[in-house]
Parts: sequence; C-alpha cells; structure tokens
Amino acid sequence: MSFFKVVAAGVVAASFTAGTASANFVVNGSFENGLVGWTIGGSDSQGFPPVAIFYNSASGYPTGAFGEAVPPNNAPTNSPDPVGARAAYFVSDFATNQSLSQIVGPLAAGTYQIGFSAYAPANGYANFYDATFSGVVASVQLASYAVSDGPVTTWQTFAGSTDLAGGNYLVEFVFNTNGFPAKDVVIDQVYIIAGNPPVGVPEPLSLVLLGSGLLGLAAARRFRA
Ligand SMILES: [Ca+2]
Ligand SMILES: [Ca+2]
Repeated sequence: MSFFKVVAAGVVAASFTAGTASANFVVNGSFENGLVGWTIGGSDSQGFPPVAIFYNSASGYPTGAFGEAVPPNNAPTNSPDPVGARAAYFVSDFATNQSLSQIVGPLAAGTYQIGFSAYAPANGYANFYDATFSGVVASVQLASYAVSDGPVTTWQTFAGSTDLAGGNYLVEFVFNTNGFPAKDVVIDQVYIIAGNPPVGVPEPLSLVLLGSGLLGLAAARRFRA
C-alpha cells in the first residue's frame, strides 16, 4: 500500500489577492501566539511534540528547527494573517498520529475559502525515514502526502473553496513517522475566511504547476504500482 495520496477534492482553483480584510475563523492560525488555541494529539515516544518555532532562527528545538534557518512562508495565500515570525514544526522521529487541531465555529452556512502552507526543512528531508502528513481545514482534506514526494525547502500552498452547511468544523494536521531519523514538516497561515473566491482573477501559475506536479506524481506512483 502506498502512503502517497493526493486528494484533489476541495483543492480547487484558488485566486490569491492581497489586502483582504476578512477575519480568520482559525484561532492563532499563523502560530504567532505559539500553540495557543491548538490541541496536541496522538503520541510520541521520543519526546518531541509539535512546537511553534521562530523563522530564520539558528536555535535548536523547541524554538528553532535544530539550527536550520527556516524562511517565512512566501507561497501565495489568501490568509488574512501576516506570515509573522513563527510557524508550527512537526519533528518527532517516532510520531503516531501526532496532531495539532482545533474546532472552529459555529460558522454560519455559506461559502468559505480555506487553506494552509507547508514546508520541508533540508535537515529533516535528508533523513532516511519518511514522514506522512495530512491537513484538514473546515473538515475538508486539503493534503495527504509522504514528505519524500514533496519539495524540499519550498513553501507549498494547499487551498480551496467549500460550501458549509453551518456548525462546528475540524481543523487538523496529522504527522506520522517510525524511524530514526525521519523527515519533518513546518506549517503556517492556516485559515478559514467567509466569502466566494475572487472573480476574474487568474489562477496563479505557481498553483497550476503545484497541482499538475502532484497529479503527475500520483500518476507516476500508479504506473510504478
Ligand atoms: Ca506565522
Ligand atoms: Ca525528524
């Protein structure tokens, strides 16, 4: 069975505009207040729970990525929050469904824009053992992949548009590893904002390339299998 899985549903054309004033329904979605508003779940036999690290820091865990300076998210995003100085870091080599989650709501019925950004640091990416990672925003799965199938030291956007019936919705990121040393994941700018996607704004090239690249990877995996 392949760990690799890309769920295209929900990951639709997202148009990114600057300066939107919509409020983010995700509490502390840019991790500027550490992990306030987030719940750590799962288990970790190594003692490295997810933490909020600082960008461009040479610090070790838990305030930096073991000395590697991680650059601020520079991928296109509809998040109304500034990228700020911090991001969340999954690093344990023995993580079983290690997670960061929160329940958002109650949200009114309507259309929402959702998304987050993710990054694989170089020092973790070079590690022998893989990691799997998934991201659910407003109960929509936007990402599910093996870190080795994604890029290294490049911020990726996972975004979409969803029609919600109204109520409470899950935001959850899940990280699994099983070997020393294993790959790591950094995330930032998680958001749920009300409203339709902007009309008439072309889809950015980067997202088109990202989408086609992921589909290509999935096709390649199926072919090999
Ligand atoms: Ca941030
Ligand atoms: Ca690791």
